[in-house]
Amino acid sequence: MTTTSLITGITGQDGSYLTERLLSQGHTVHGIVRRSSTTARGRIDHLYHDKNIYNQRLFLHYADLNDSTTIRRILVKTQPDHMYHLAGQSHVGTSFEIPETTSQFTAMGTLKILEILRDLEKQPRFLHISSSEIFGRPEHSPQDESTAMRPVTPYGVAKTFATQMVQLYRESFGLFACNAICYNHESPRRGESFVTRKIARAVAAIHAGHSDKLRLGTIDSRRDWGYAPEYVDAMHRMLCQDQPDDFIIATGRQHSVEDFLAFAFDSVGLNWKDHVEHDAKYVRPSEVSNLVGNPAKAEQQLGWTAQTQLPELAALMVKREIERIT
Ligand code: GDR
Repeated sequence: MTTTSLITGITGQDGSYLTERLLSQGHTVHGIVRRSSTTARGRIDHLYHDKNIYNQRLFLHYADLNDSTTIRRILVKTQPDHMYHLAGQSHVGTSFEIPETTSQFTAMGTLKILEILRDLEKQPRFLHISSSEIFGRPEHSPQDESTAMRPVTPYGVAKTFATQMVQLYRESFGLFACNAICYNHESPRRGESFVTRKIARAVAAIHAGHSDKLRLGTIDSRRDWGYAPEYVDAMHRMLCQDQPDDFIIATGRQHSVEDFLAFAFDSVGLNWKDHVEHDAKYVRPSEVSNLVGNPAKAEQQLGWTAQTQLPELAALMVKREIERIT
């Protein structure tokens, strides 16, 4: 059965992979794009300029997450079967500098959508992209769907609010609403300020002789890193279940930033220790610790497992950056 989906954050890393995936399976996709003088559409430009796709099976609508009236109008007009809510202020470090904006988009933005859905006659199945940041400094590892939320960053607090609201609207108002509790997921389309893409770009620049140093904050931080195109597949599977539910989407393996550095530099025969310098500017006032997900439920119920391992992911991201340079 083909479906019509509405995606907030369609121009982001996950939004672009999800759109490609849905279109390749014959589905119709509507995306919400924030209006600005320079609309950033880079990751879906190839689809936007394809006459057989744009305005045929892919449609873009302009709205801000705060603009409830416009979001409601888009929902009424497009009548989606599925809605993927991926938009928000997604940089954890930045959330310490702009906590109000982060809460406005990530927390209130989600609640506003839930309120609109509650009133609709035809309610789409709804997926909210939640985050491992909700667990903060968890009591146990790996974390699963029943682990207590103990966020330690403004971003984590905002995501916790949104995640719990999704659960509340599911339980109290019967919405088909799910949380994809995603651990870090990366790709060559990752934003440039996230650590894996920053490292991959630096390795390519150093390899090409354009630069020699890379400045980073805390490199003993540990994360559970997967490959983004695989994560959007899990999101789609979640909305195709009989019942709405929350799922941990993770690899189940933990590595440090230092491990990623070694994999990335090794892939072009360089030693990271010759090039990396510490810069206190990138150290956060507070960090999550010991995050690693237990993806057993996703494996059993969605038939989903992460495939790409970190050494492979680091190498493919570096390779893509070298291609971009040349
Ligand atoms: P994260 O990803 O905060 O886990 O959130 P990020 O790549 O920003 O940081 C990972 C770790 O690297 C350390 N670090 C640096 N980080 C950045 N960005 N820049 C640096 O120079 C640097 N040096 C060291 C950080 O301190 C941190 O420990 C991501 C986002 O995608 C969220 O939206 C998502 O919810 C979570 O993953 C799961």
